Amino acid sequence: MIQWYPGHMAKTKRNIEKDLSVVDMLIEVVDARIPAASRNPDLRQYTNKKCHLLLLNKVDLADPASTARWLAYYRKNGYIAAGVNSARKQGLKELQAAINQAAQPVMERMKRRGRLPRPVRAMVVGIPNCGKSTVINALAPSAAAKTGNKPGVTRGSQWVKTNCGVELLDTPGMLWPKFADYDTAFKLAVCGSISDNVFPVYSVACDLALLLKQIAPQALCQRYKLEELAESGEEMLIQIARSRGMLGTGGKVRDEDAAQVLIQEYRAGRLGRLTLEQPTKTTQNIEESTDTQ
Ligand SMILES: Nc1nc2c(ncn2[C@@H]2O[C@H](COP(=O)(O)OP(=O)(O)OP(=O)(O)O)[C@@H](O)[C@H]2O)c(=O)[nH]1
Ligand SMILES: [Mg+2]
Repeated sequence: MIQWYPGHMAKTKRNIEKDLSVVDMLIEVVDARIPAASRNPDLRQYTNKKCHLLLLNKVDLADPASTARWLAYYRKNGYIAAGVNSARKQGLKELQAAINQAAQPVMERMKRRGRLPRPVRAMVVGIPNCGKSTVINALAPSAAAKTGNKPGVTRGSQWVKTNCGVELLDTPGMLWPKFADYDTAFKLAVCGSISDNVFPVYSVACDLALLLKQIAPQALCQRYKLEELAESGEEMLIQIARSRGMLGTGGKVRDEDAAQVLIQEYRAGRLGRLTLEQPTKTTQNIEESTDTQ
């Protein structure tokens, strides 16, 4: 069991709970490369109570067929789900339609009660670095929310108005106290949601090399000009270091540098559009046991 829960995340959780009463719906942003591992189980208690949209962001970094499979999977499980590349503002029409669909029950209730129409209020939640603030900026007339390529950029909640009939509440990224398994924590580290200072980059890179060897060996061979891939993650990092000429004094292979390169290049999409997990029977079971929607 890996334990990780800095104080500011406990505070974020309290603030989210406080703000729930003033919002109509939640937009749960996840990373399209890890659409299950990047869902915070602690958010389920809120998403089950409120209108909810599950938004797969960074689809430009994920395999398109896998994204289609995940969207179909979540929709089959009763979710309103959409995919976007918010950095390039792609998929925004679909996103707006999905927001309207998710907010419809609240808006209809307001109408029945004779209330005057007003913008939908949506709280944008999710793990650190999944792109919540970038999604908000994509919908806003100007970049109102601070973004950055590391976890923990947004420090406090902030309302942002848009031109599309929605007001969005940006929130700081939130993780949960105990990761059920190493696999989840590892994927969160690979996609940059856990700070590199906390999770040892070298071991994450070893496991990433092993995973990529399974799901996309060609991508590794092509990117690092390797004819065949070694058995272990450690050996693959040595192969990458040699191929890239990463040698220190006395010709020592700098496999630690290769670890950094592999992680950075995967994150930036240089190895191609690679989704790290697929919907399976196991994810199906998790949905059924924890969701009441
Ligand atoms: N390629 C790609 N990058 C994206 C996308 N959306 C966001 N990013 C990048 O991901 C990084 C994190 O984005 P943010 O919007 O700051 O993420 P956040 O979820 O608000 O992060 P915290 O505030 O730290 O919780 C930034 O470098 C963004 O440019 C996307 O759709 N595609
Ligand atoms: Mg942010």
